[in-house]
Amino acid sequence: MNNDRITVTSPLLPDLDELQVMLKEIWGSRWITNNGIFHRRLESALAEYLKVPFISIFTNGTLPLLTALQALRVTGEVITTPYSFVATTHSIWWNGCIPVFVDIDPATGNMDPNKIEAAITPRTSAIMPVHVYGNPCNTKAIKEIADKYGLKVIYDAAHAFGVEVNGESILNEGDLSTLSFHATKVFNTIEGGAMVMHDAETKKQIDYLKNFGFAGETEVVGPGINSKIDEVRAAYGLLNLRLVDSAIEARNQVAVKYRDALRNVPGITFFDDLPSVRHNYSYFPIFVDAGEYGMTRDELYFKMKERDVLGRRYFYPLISDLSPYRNLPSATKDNLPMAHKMADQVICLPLHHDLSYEDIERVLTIIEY
Ligand code: T4K
Repeated sequence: MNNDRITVTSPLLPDLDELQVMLKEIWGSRWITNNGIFHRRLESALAEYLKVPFISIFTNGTLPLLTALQALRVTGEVITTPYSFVATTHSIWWNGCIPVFVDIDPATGNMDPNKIEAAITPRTSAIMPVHVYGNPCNTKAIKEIADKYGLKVIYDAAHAFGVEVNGESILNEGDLSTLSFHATKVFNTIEGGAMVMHDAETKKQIDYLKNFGFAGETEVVGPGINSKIDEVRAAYGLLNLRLVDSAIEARNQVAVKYRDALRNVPGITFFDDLPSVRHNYSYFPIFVDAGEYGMTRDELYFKMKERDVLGRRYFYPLISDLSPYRNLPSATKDNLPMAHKMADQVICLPLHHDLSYEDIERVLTIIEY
């Protein structure tokens, strides 16, 4: 990067000449949306890359969350995490359900399975965990609880593009998983997203739902919505998919440099790679212990900002502290001590494929002071 501002992320962009070739093809076909050729090509390319049996692509990462809850007929209460982007909880609310927050495990930032059972009531019908920062949830423990109580599980996997555990895609866990392909994500289609499912019948149902519920020209099989992605963004996605492995590797290299430098800074902690996990290095959160570090998280955050190093406090404030949700019974601070601690200490450092050695040094110099 040559300009002075170092941002938390920077979009992976396809080669313009290659995009131009695809655009000419789209222009020639005059088919620009509604399940066109590029849409279908991107779906098969993604299914193969992500090692998932079925995938349906969407116009952003919020609509598959909304649609997943609809498709599974989720009602009543949905157990979720307060430590996420607000879209996770909004999707529950937009489905007329009540979000029930449970605390997180500080080892990963994900929902703590040990806290789930106490939050289950006769009205609970689903669990919506998040693989935050791409750290895999304890899917085995969550499945055991869901099976015991007959609950659906929808993973918000917005951060987990390409994440694998023991060579298996994390996206195959739960009843459904959703992805975001927003500009700020490891893989982007500018705006975009997807849902991963286990069988062809569910894919058919989801494909209907994302196209107003239409099953053919005149039949509507359900209360659908419009969340289709267009041909231009599908083409852009096909090109970005060719670049994503090298982008992930470049991010890994940045993470390695951050870890090497920060390991011995008192009061700064971070996540190490987990054994048997293929990480995607979508975020590099650090946690600032003010007492040990000698500066609060916000003091460091604003010091970075003054020097044009724009980290982000993902995820502060907690969703449970935002005005639409703060009066819910599960939103109390006492119920969510670990989530509060993490939200109060976190800064996500700049991390993307295009970060130069000088950029990394600039970030580190401020933190190491
Ligand atoms: N679930 C989870 C767990 C999520 O994290 C998200 C989205 C969703 C669901 C919903 O998926 P989508 O419906 O969004 O597909 C960003 C993103 O807008 C959002 O997609 C993302 N999570 C969230 C964590 O972050 P902001 O408001 O922080 O983004 P913004 O515009 O401040 O951008 C951050 C930085 O990225 C900028 O400082 C510079 C860089 N940037 C951004 C854009 C948009 C660029 O360099 N170019 C760009 O075009 O929300």
